[in-house]
Order: sequence, then C-alpha cells, then structure tokens
Amino acid sequence: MEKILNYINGELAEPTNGNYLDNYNPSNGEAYSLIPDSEKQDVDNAVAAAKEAFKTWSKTTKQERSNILMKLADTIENHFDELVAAESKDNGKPESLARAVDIPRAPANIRFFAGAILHDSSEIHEMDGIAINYTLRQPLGVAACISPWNLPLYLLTWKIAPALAAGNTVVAKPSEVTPYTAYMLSKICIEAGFPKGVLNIVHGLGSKIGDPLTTHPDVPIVSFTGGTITGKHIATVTAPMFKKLSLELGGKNPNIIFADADFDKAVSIAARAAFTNQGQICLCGSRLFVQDEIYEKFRDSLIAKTKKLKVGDPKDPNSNLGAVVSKEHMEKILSKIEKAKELGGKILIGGKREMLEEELKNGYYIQPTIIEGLNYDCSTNQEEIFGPVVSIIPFKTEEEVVEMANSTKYGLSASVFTENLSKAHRVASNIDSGVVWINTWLLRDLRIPFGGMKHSGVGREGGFKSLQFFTEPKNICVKI
Ligand code: TXE
Repeated sequence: MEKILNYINGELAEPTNGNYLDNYNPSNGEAYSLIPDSEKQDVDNAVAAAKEAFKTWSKTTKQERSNILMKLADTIENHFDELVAAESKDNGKPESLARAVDIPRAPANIRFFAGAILHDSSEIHEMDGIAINYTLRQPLGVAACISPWNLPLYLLTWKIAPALAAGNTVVAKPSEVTPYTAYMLSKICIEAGFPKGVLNIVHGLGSKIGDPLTTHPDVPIVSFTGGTITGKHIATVTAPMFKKLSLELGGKNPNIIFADADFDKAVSIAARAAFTNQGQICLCGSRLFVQDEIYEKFRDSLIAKTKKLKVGDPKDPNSNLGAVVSKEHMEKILSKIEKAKELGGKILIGGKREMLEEELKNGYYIQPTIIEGLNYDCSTNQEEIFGPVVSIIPFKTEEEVVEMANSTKYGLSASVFTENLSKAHRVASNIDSGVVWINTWLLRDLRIPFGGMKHSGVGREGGFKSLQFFTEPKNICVKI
C-alpha cells in the first residue's frame, strides 16, 4: 500500500518510529494507504525546521511572499483533477462536490491571502502634535494549524495561507482521517520550489501529536478547526502558556423559515443546508424551524425533495450524497438517530444506513434523514450530529423561534427566510451566532469575520481578521 509521508524541512520523511496506520476509503470501507503514526520527535523536527526557516521567511518582503504563494496556487491548480479524485476517495464526498467546492477553494484561499497581504495597512494614533503612535504588525513565529476531516484541503489552506502570507512559518497537522490531499500538497510544494521549512506537515493521531504540537514552547500561536471537545482541550493546555489561539468549533445551526418566505427557495436551500457533504459541515442547518401556517406544506415538500436525493457512488456525477467519513462516525450518527427515536422522534424519511451493492457494499452510507416531533430542548436538537440528519420543529411567533434558536450551547451560523426586510434584520440581530444568512445559506465572502459565539469558538478568521490573528501588534510611540 502507498505510504503517506510527513513533509519536514522541504523533504518527504518517514515517521521516526517507522510506524503507520491504515487510511480508509469510506466509499468501500477498504484501507488503501498508510498514514504515519508520528510521535513527539516528528513534531519536534518539524517545529525546529519551521523555527529555522522563520529567520529568513519573516524577513522576505510581502511581495516576495505573495509571489511564492501565487506560484503555489498555480501549481495546485495544475493538479486539479487528481486532487478532486483524491479528496473524494479519502473523505467519501461526491466528486462533483470536491470539484465544485473543495478543490477550487484551495488555490482561491492561497491567492486571496497572497493578495490581501499586499493591501493590508496598520494604524496610527496622533497625539495633538506631541507624538505619533504607529502600529507594526509582525509575524509571531511558528504557527500550528490543525484542521479537520470534513473539508480537508479547503480548511487546511484556509489556515496556512494567512499564516504564511503574514510571515509566519507553519507546522500543519491535518486530520488523521483524511490525510491524503495534504500529502499531495506537500509534493506540490516541492514541485513549486516552495522554500524549505516554511510549511511542514506532520501526520498522525491528534491524541498522540496534538499536545506535543500545541504545547511546544516554540509554537506561540495555534489555529484549530474541529470538534468542541478537542477545542476545549487545546484551550486548557495552551492557556497557561499564554498562546494566541483561534478556535472554530461545532455548530447546531438554526434554519428559520417564516410563513412569508419565498417557499420554493426556502425548501431547496433547507435541503441543501441539511445534506450537503452528508451533513458534515460545521455550518449545516440541522435544526429547521418552520412557522405554523406553512409547516405541513413545507415538511411535505422537503420530504419530496429529499426523496429525490441519490445516495451513491461518490464517483457517479448523479450522486447527491456520498459516504460519511468513517465507520466510527457512521456508527455515531446512526446511534444519534436511534436516540432521537427513543425520545419520541418520528423519522419522516431515511433513518438508516444505505446499503450499496458490489464493491461499495461495505461503504459508510447513510440515508438523508428528517426527524419530526421532538422538543427543541432535547439532546437531538441540542447536540451536534454532523451527519445527514435534520430535525424539523414548528413555531408560532418570532419571539418564540429566537428563543428556541438561541437555546443551544453553540452559536456558529443561522439562516433566516422571510420577505419582510425589517423582520429579517431584527431576527438576525437577535440570534446568537457569528454568521447569519438571510434568504440564503453558505454564501461565503472570504473577507468577512468568520467564526462562532459561545461553544462554537473563540476569535474570528477571514480577510484582514486572519492577518490580524497571525500577527502581533506592536505600538511604537515617537515623540515629536
Ligand atoms: O474531531 P477532532 P473528530 C465535530 C463533529 C464531529 C466531532 C468530532 O461533531 O463529530 O467534532 O470529530 C486534531 N490536540 N467536528 O473527533 O478530534 C485531529 O487530529 C490537538 C466539527 O474527528 O476535533 C484533527 O486534526 N489536535 C468540525 C482535528 O483535531 C487534536 C469538523 C479535528 O479533530 C487533538 C470536524 C489534540 N489533543 C469535526 N485531538 C468543524 N468545526 O467543522 C485531535 N486533534
């Protein structure tokens, strides 16, 4: 089986202990490659390389860094089709989704920050002819960028691009569940002549190499996207070391449909928000609140729309849903569906593992599932499921739905559907979440401050917010 390798100091490297773990293809349940089971020593090697490279990388001009990153983006694009196939194979998502979303976003993220760094500016504060304060924004050093499995290359590049553009060097740790496109990125870096040690990628278990990376004394800054429990752990271990920390965690996002919404549009977007990427996006709309007057009609239309969704071979362009990411994750989702039934939830459609045939018979497929009849405050409607499962809940008034929407510990995103402009603005302002969409979902502008409130995270990334996160402000006061 093919061995995935670490990328340290510009070279592909075996893990120092020589140990590997199986890497699975979720579409058929088969192990198809080996991932380094790295240890602290590998992290130490990567951090040492990044620390050394910081001495020169941090002294390059913004234009030089921009040029190098642009070249990397171009080289990624030269491998577009291979990356699409690899992301789908490693993650289980339909190739059509990887082609439309995941892979285009990787070079787009890199180009975006390669451009942004040229347009950034900082502050000055004048003191009435007495003095001028100006603020330098300087890179911090070695940044740890830890990314999850749901949008592997997309979220990895979303972190490394601003970190590198700002002049930091990086040790990245992709998810052990989906390491393959990060490995391809390391080969692409070599092909693009990316400077040694500036980007390092260490593969392995979060439980084994997570702490050595986040608590490394030479790593002053950590950017993490993943589960809330892991985020809490990282916050706990890094806080006593006063590290700069950005956490993008889970969500239990409300999708609120008022009776005066554009009905057809709302049904289509609700289905997309619930089931895209098999429901494995932190922004998925997994709680669907529908106003009384249109509840039954909306529910029936959503069921009809869901019936048409095809769960199938990720390679088939007609598949709307592919496999979920792993056997463990499939079992977790199915157990959450069972729990919903125990709580009195009625499964309107789906609810089961989808068994495909022949070589896909052992793949991890789950039917898109709609649940009805559960209180807004039960565990199904409070805890993240992160699968193709949506719970539909009726509501009467604006006040009631805002209260229900805000009832979870999360606060990442929300969508509001109404044709009443004042109501849209009012509800958006009253929802506890970092991002609110009105009459749409997942319309992303890379410049916006992106992140969550409450247990959905700490800090914001995106646009200049990312560049601010990855730099330290230093005020210099000049007496006139
Ligand atoms: O994520 P983990 P898991 C949610 C979703 C999912 C749950 C758990 O609900 O079911 O989280 O998923 C690395 N120190 N999201 O367990 O473990 C790990 O190796 C440092 C939401 O797969 O949080 C991987 O690279 N790093 C989410 C990354 O953390 C550690 C996307 C994320 O994995 C570590 C994914 C440690 N101690 C899951 N332990 C979103 N917000 O989009 C693990 N990691």
